[in-house]
Amino acid sequence: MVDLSTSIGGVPLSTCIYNASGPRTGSSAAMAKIAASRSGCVLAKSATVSSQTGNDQPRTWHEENGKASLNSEGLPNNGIDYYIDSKTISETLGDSNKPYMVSISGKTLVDNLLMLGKISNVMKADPSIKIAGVELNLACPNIVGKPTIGYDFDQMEDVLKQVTSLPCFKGSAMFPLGIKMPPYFDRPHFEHAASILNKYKSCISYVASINTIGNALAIDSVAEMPCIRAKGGFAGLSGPAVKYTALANVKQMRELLDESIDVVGVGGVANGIDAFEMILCGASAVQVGTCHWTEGPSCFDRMCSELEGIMREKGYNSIDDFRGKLKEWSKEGAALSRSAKLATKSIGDGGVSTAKQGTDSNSILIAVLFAVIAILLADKFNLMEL
Ligand code: RRO
Repeated sequence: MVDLSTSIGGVPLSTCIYNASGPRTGSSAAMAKIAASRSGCVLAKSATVSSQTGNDQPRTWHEENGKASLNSEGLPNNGIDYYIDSKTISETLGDSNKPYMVSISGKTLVDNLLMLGKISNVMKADPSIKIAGVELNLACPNIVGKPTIGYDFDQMEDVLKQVTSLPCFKGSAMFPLGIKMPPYFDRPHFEHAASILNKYKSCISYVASINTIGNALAIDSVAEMPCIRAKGGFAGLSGPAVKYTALANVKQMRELLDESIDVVGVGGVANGIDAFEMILCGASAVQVGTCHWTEGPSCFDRMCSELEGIMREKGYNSIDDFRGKLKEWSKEGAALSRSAKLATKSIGDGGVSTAKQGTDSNSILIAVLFAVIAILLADKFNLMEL
């Protein structure tokens, strides 16, 4: 029996695959569809203090082959009060008892402190409110005039220091806190970011790596202009193109973070193999953003059954059987992989040659039939004797 369950920051999830904050998470109607799927959790859209409409359209773009997407949404959302309202939460969850988490992305530190205060007040006032965790987004690349906090280490440290000094994190925290991080590309940056996160390990339950790769640019070569309107076209890159950067970030973060901080892998996950690879790199759970955006919430059901199939084939019963167990490169491993590829290829070639053989024997049969018809006709008209 294959078990996809996991936990992040002590919150149990029935499956290790769930939605990233962003696409299809703005309203309770959209989130209810996630709750009805096999997603292990429902994570709401990043909220600001007040509702806002976001950047001018067009603000999203998908490459034709589905390998890359860009967005410059600019945080359109219904405001924090909506996402922590008991009506929103009950409309989202319905009968489901899966965890519901909120995401915050304040435009200033004061905004983030204010939103965390609102969340704890709501939970104190009504203990039946089901907010299982809060993800603090330090990585939105699309706010005009605002740098990505996770790239400004002094600012990031100040934010974490002040956030974790709030009364809701004193003693035993009121809710688990996750931090959404931008991608890093250089070992000293990974080390610096992880050392800051580790300083606040008593309050940080998980780190979600990665947000989109900021300031990418897609160009409409016919019109000779950017495909996206805001910020001169510079926007967050996502989709399969970012998976390799995301895997590296998950692996580096898992190596550098204190083991009490879980790592959630996000970036370019589109199938069960992608989720499997994230877990091999050390992810305790996997979030899906762009694929959820383009395919809809049925992607969670598909990916869960694909991951179950991979685990069954490999003889793994739970994700702990392979989590963080990426092996070192070896000649034996390469040989194993080569022979697996050859076996797949020869099955494929077998298929092709059977088909080819079939075509050849059909041609022979047709030729024989023509010959028989020709002989019969010749016989009928006494042509044989000429
Ligand atoms: O709303 C956005 O433009 C946005 C956000 Br908050 C984010 O965290 N990441 C992203 O790619 N877009």
